[in-house]
Amino acid sequence: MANNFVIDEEFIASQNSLKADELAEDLEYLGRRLARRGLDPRSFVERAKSLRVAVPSWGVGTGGTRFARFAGAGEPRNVYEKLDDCAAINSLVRSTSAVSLHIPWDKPESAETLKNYATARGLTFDAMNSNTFQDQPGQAHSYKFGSLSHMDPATRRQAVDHNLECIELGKAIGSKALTVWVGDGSNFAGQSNFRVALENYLGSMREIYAAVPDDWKLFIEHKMFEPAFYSTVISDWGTNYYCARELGPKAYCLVDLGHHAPNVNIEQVVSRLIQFGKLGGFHFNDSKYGDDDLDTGSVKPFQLFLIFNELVDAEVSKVPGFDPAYMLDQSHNVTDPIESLMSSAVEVSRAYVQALLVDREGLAEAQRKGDALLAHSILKEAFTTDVSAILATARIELGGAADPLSCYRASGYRNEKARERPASSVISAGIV
Ligand SMILES: [Mn+2]
Repeated sequence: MANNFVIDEEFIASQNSLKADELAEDLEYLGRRLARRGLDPRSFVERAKSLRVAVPSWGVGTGGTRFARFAGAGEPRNVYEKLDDCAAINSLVRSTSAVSLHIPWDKPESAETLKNYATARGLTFDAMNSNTFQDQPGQAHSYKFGSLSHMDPATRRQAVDHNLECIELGKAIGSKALTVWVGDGSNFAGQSNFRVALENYLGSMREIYAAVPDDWKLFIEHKMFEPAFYSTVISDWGTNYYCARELGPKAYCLVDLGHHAPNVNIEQVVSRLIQFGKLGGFHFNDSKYGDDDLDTGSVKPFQLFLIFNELVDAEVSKVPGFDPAYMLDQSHNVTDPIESLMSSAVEVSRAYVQALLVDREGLAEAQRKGDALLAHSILKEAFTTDVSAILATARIELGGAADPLSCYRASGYRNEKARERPASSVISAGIV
């Protein structure tokens, strides 16, 4: 591909040198603060370097609402250009080397070509995502009234076959998971028989489960509402857990932060799924009202921290089989998607490192003594610690940017892509 602009390492290093003095100062202060608790910032840098969060291919295009989509300049027009943008993100933040594909939006002509293209850019493939919530051209049966839970066996068959196709493609490109989200549900009381719909869904999922390789995971994503507004088949974590347990050990629950009713205690949901051995992973985003798909950590950073507090608690407690997959899933309607995905990846790392700072012995002691305020203060102490210098150091040591946003803007990447990618056609940038 001619004229494929990339943000090269020399440029990143030159930008980093502009911030070197500032960062050294911040790191020294943070080091002194942590030393009071006998903590070494170095160990947190190493932990920050180990964290990975996957980027969704559909996230690099501008999203939209059911009212409008305001396209940005230089948007990727195909899966290869999406991978270029994902590579740009990873070159700056260095924690997003895996990309999650959506089929058929990202269906390649050749799996081998796609895999080679990703490998050349230091990218791998995260979970495959199937799509049975919209009809594709030439499709024999419509999903208007459902897919895996449809009343018509032929429609269910078609939806199952699509998922099997996703697994086959995933095997060819090195993916190790399939995420299934269905929009199945109803819009009127009486439209659907709740029990029949769930039975149909489980019957379909048993077939998909049987095709999932032994070293893969099958993620079930629940969502309270939308596109169905009266009832949804996989509406909540309880239904999700039941299905994952019914299907077997390869099936896990996936928690999308936006897919719960407002004010639901998501950190407790996370804890329950950890305890039951069924936490598969996350779709990170943020929300104010519903499934808003706002940028991760932009509205409720304390909630994100509290979720990571549960995750770190499981990690240090060495809960058997605990190995959740992290991914961003958000819609960028008014920002440059690359900027949003970078800052969201940083927020995930921030929440993780802050959660690592929690004095767990002190917390357990406060809990034993019933000292609610001290317990809370211990969490707040960690949450209010500015760990930016640790995160920046981790990025730099991996070859990334001290300040991803300013480096990205200084690089002129978006303008270059606007030139390289004229004729911006409509791309599929959905929200799942
Ligand atoms: Mn999602």
